[in-house]
Amino acid sequence: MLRSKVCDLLKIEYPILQGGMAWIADAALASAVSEAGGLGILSAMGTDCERLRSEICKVKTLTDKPFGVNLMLMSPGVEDMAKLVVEEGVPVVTTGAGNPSKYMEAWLAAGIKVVPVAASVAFARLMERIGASAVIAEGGEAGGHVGDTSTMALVPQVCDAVRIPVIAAGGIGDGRGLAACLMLGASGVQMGTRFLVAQECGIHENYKKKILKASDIATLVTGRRSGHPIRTLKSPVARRYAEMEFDRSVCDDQLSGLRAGGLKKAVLDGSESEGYFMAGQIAGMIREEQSARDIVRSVVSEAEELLKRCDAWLV
Ligand code: TUI
Repeated sequence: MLRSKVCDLLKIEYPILQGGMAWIADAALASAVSEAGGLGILSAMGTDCERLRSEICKVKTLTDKPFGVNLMLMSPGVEDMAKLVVEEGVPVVTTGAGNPSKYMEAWLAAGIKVVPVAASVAFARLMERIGASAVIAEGGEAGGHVGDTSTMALVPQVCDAVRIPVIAAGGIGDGRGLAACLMLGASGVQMGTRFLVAQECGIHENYKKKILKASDIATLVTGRRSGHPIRTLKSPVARRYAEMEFDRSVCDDQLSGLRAGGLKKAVLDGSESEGYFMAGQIAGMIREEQSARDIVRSVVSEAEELLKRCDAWLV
């Protein structure tokens, strides 16, 4: 049976976290993943305090199992949401796209397990020092806001640098990815893109269809010039942004206007012309819509089969 220290730390059955995808990860998806034995995570991005509180309550009615809330630290209203997770007794908080230092004291005092995303060794070290329970080492294969270093290079270096458990993210879509990350020294994985096509994931049908049709070269990163690089599916608007950001005559305001609200338009309307369909590089591996339970179980059983056969490599 596949178990790791992340299972004991987070009180989950399998070492699989569902990424707290902005605008996407709601109570239906998070509770289904937690019920399946992973850690379901609600996104606080795209909600306000009132909606987040109601989503947290919904998760609590749908499952008795642990769940998390992801706070995107650049998002508006994050300060109030940082208080809300304490009031609501959320068991696990993951953070992204920034430094959660100023919230740590309150979260730790409330007994919250804090698991920040780190895209570099130095940041992972800092997170350990300020009291993180584990760290998510997220490589540039991930969808959404990305760092530069790939998962294959980042995970072992973070594992060497910290003593807290490391959860690998970015480019993991099946049991092969899970088994490989355990070999790199991680104690679990976080997957986002694979859960986009969960039956319980409420994104627009067009978004799901695009993921199911995606190839290995279907994504690109835009926004390096602005300092907010985002990996999305290639689309007319993403390609236009890519062309414009290399054109020095285009000003920053024109660029940000092009991307504003694009994720919301993808998630809610499936908008072909204006949607920014965030997705990781493993989108090309995804072939079918499945329940969250089938996703978790198939990833685990595939990894178990591979790990059982590991000594076939040794002669
Ligand atoms: O946060 C993410 N991925 C996201 S957030 C998001 S929402 C959004 N919507 C529209 C436009 C822009 C964003 C979509 N995808 N992943 C976690 C992550 N965190 N990846 C990389 C990092 C990171 C990067 C630098 C964490 C810390 C960091 O350093 C902070 C520092 O202070 O040094």
